[in-house]
Amino acid sequence: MEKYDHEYGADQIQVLEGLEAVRKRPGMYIGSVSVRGLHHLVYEIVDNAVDEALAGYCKNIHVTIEPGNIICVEDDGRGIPVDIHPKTKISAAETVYTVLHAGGKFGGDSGYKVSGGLHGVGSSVVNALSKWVEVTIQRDGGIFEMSFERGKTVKSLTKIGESDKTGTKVRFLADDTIFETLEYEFQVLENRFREMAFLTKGLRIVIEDLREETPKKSDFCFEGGLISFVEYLNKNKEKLHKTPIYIEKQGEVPVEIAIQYTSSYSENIYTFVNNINTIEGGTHLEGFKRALTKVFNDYARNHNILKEKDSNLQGEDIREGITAVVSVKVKEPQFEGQTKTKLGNSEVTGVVQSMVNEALSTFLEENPTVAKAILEKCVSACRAREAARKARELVRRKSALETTTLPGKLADCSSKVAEECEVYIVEGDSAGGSAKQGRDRKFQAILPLWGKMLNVEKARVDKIYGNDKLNPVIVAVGAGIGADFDITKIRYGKVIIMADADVDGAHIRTLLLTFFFRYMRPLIENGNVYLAQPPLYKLSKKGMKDIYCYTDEDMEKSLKEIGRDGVTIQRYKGLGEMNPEQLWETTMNPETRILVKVTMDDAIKADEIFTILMGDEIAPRRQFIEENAKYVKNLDI
Ligand code: 28F
Repeated sequence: MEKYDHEYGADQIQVLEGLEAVRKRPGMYIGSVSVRGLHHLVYEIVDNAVDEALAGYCKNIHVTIEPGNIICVEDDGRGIPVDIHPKTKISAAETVYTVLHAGGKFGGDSGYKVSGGLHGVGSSVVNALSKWVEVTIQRDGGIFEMSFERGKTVKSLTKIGESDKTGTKVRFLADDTIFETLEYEFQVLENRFREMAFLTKGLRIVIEDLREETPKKSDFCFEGGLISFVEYLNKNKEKLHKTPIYIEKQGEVPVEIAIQYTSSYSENIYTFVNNINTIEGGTHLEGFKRALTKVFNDYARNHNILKEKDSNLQGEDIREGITAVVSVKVKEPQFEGQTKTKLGNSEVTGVVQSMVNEALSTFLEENPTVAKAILEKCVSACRAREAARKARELVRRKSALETTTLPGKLADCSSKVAEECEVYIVEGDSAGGSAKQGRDRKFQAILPLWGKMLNVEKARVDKIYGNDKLNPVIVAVGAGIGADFDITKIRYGKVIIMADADVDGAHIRTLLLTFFFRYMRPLIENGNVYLAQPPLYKLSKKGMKDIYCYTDEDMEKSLKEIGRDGVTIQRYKGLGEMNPEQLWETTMNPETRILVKVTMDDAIKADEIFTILMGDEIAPRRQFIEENAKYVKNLDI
């Protein structure tokens, strides 16, 4: 890239100091410098193009991952303005790329910026954290170009040709001295852009990956918007009504909602504010839930589905099997919560509530068959909840009679400080025995499970309380389940699933993860769930300490180092083959073990996987297993 001498005015020096701050503390602006933060750079640039689409001027966005992890984003909007700012004497485009929060300063009152990544910091931050950035703008009859290195202008905006088209193209290479990795994950970006395309009806987003010999490409454009989104979420589920219910209202706070009920028992409501996934919910979700509860209860009363003597249906009854997407646009969103993904603006509750009240009750009156199908399901959910309450009380009463409330099979630890305690959920009695003997009893508890585990995907909450496999897990974790789950009550900081590295082990692991995902989701979100990684092989050689290998590659590497002569290779078929000392050394000793934290970057993906793996439909399950055969055994949601 050509370098240019550049004279900085007083303002410009200020500017550079601003971007230096971003380079010094990148985490403050993009969350982290891990692969997650890296992806944020792409979102920031694409968000700008989406804003142009929301303003009504851009129809197509093209994202390319080029070889060498260069990102190229192109849109067909109006092009970033190129006129010179009278005060700074710098083009608007260059200002956007070199002044921190320039977008906000320009657009604050005009309300230009509507979408925006989690941190909403924009182009200048991407510029500061990139080795280089190249921007090409077509506008006002010309083609203009500018470029930067590590946030510093190396070429101010220059006209390089004529054009009658309009649009903006940005290419950049993230700075490898800042990010831990530059390897973008196609699937992560693809998911995000699919979501954005759903949220912006009619916008086309194409993503291409040219890094490998066989390029990948996805092309998203949904004329149905949120309706298409809900249909996509429900694609492997049995629907209670054919088309999603759709409600939309423009105004001070635009609201768009799509709802479709399925025969499943889970509740899947995804909420967005300015295209940002509000994982922790907030006031918009609150308004939606309140309206839903009221409208269905009113309808049930008016149509004599609930008799006078019956008590009201509760919110959770009405949300069983629901899939919904709620999308609102808020001018000045306040984000709260642990991960700043909870909408705080209190005025939004009422807006969403009253519009859902009105639109949904009209819909139900006009579509009595749909109303009836949904309410039948709500009523049976209500009965199941009553049965579950009785089951729970039975469990409580029973345990009140016994001296200890904890399950008999649980070998508890002596410490009572939850943060330092761990519980290993172990498959099989023999492995459980070794684990009990091998553990450090101060902080490690062992809960052995055996026999066939309940598939929660096909059971309701009343079956779960009474279940002899799951109940010990619930009582041991100590925080309840479902709507009653209270993360502050957990008895262990780490809940570790320890199962064999074979098909049966994978099965039990998936069943337990499904259970945690459906009934103790905060436990996963909070990072308390782990998978133990028992070794696959032991290499022994005379005069040498045994080497444990956790993967095939691991073993190949070790064999290269120590040579193959005189080495005995033992393949572990199950945890039960290890004696207590070996189990401690390889799988339980915090100093030497490998634990995989179960993370949930993408609840939509996780729901899809569990529906496929554990649900009723067989065809998608077969397809999933064929496509992901090598991943299934190490399923990480
Ligand atoms: C590949 C990434 O960044 N596209 C963009 C525009 C269009 C305008 C704009 C952007 C308003 C005044 C600050 C054009 N004409 N794609 C993009 N397209 N920014 S970013 O305006 C920027 C703010 O200066 C634009 C009229 N109004 C706005």
